[in-house]
Amino acid sequence: MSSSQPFHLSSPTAGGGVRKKSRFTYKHLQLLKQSATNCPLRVIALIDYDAFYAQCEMVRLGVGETQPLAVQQWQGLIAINYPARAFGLNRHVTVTEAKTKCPELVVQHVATWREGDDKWAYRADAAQHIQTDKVSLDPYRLESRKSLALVKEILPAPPVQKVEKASIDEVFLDLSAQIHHLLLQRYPELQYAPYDDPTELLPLPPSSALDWHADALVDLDHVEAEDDDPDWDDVAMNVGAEIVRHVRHTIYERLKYTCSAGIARNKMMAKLGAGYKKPNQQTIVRNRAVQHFLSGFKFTKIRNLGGKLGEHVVDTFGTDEVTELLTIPLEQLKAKLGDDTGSWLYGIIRGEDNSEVNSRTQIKSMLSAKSFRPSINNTDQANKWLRIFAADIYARLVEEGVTENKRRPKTVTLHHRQGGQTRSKQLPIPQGRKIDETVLFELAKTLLGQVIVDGRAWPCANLSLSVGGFEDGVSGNRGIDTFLLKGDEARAAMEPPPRSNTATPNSEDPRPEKRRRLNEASSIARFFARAESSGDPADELADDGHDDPSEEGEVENTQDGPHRPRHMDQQDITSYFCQECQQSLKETDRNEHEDWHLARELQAQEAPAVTGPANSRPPGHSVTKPKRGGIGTRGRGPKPEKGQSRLAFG
Ligand code: DCP
Ligand code: CA
Repeated sequence: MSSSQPFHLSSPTAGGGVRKKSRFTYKHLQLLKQSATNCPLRVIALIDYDAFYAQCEMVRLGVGETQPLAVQQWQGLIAINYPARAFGLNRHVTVTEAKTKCPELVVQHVATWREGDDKWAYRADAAQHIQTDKVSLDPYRLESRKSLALVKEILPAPPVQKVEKASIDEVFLDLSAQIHHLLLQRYPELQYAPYDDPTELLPLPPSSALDWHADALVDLDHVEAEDDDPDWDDVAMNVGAEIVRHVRHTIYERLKYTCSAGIARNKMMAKLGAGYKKPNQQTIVRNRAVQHFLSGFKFTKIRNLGGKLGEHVVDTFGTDEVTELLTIPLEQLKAKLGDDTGSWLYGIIRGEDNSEVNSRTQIKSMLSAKSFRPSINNTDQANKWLRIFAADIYARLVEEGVTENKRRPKTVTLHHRQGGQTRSKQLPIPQGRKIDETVLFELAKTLLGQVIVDGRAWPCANLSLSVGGFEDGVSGNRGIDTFLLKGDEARAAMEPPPRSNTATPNSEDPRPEKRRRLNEASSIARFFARAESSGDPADELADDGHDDPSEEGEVENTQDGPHRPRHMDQQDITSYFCQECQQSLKETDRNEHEDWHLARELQAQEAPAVTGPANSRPPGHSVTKPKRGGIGTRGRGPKPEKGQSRLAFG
């Protein structure tokens, strides 16, 4: 594209008339520079790695690009590369079925921690060691970080760069500010903004057709015609496509991973676009194509509408079609769904989503867990696992910059399950003291000691250790001061805070993020009072890995009795009601189901805290849902969420 092309002063409009100016103003251009979420020229991309774990294994093992490969976890397959998908393989087939359908399939089991070992490893016999091994997703986390770092390296530095990790293999980019820069560079005419009137319309862009290379272009809405001259939103999208193509190309060059991408005016549309054509393709949803594109979807496929909210809307209006919902007036949506939800839905089915790409997101907690079948029966056995948890969490803390004092968790929590009852114990991590595996292990043992003192510790069906309450840096706080203290002062500073060694929900909430989310979501909580803590796992297109609904009903608590997390209360013998899913489930499925919730917590730890605007999700429906499967899938409770498959024993 060259800036030497003249601006056309007149061009046909969609209606066949003559248009002399752009629909956009200098003000809009200014908003683009600021990456404003309400800018009509905004360009957002979602990059989603193809068959991510499978690609990680292909690169690690050095297998050829056409070699079918699947990643195994215990008896299930959790990632299947595209050559293997050509044989009809998917996550639902067993390892045996997969090998029958595709005899040349390479099956690689995920890495595991083994009881007694202090490092995860790839083991040929992992699948047979479900009782003594614990899955490690570290290899994929590492690759995920590596590629995120690369994306950040490719793009201009912040604040122009706005990158949000959405899950282990998805990243949102707000390309607006960068595109603004490129537009002004390529079309210097745009630089001459009027002094007095920012609402003045921009000149039209050159009328030459935009080159979309091999990108998948979603068809335009019916009232639009391809031969209409593009306006600046199309040009911006085209520049965005060029940036994303370059990013994807570089990722492939440097890391040998292919990914797909969606490019559109907001996160929701970018997400839908990314899934449109896979693998190794990018799809552009121009503004003029939004309505047409959306009409092809059931609204239950839209982010945040796959779960309870979507079901409720289907029940209320008797349809799951976007096109039918479009005919319902705003007032009626509000009357039936409440003002907030009604307005949100009205906008979302019209492709409106002003949620921000939030680059400040960070991990809020880390959890390491294991289910035991059969249950474990003594402290020695438990301690072996606590040591693994401590090592696992510590390794991740190191990557999070704990050793350089970049970030530091404040609390450590042990969850212990016996039968249907889970108890949690929590301790503050002593400030001003280096956190290492030993510190974490000692704290974990202390917490286990507290569970044992309370009685009913054995047999134990599940143990997990988590750290949370992350704080940025330590400069100015006691942490760093301590290094400068000597003698008694230093010793005093190293003491744990002189309060009870178990936190209560009222003393210190170790999860400020959660509190904020709950507040943000309070409006929907009213509407959604019945399903307030619902974790609907059926949203195929959920992309925000942050709002784990399993956390919403959870009380950070160290006592049994009235403060026990609601969803873990003992229920009757033949069936029980999972408060998180708001579903009655068979008692026989209970363990597996609860494991699944734990697995989701594991996934949540991959996800950053939410600091986006309240409209980044449907009001009060601040949830993350697994991308695939749903409650009752194959009659075995929900399927595991991406990032972790079920922990159950096969
Ligand atoms: N994952 C998992 N269990 C699931 C779903 C996903 O362990 N039920 C893991 C393995 C995937 C990774 O998360 O490789 C990313 O999940 P995606 O849903 O993005 O799936 P893929 O990347 O494997 O495939 P696609 O090419 O469809 O994105
Ligand atoms: Ca993927």
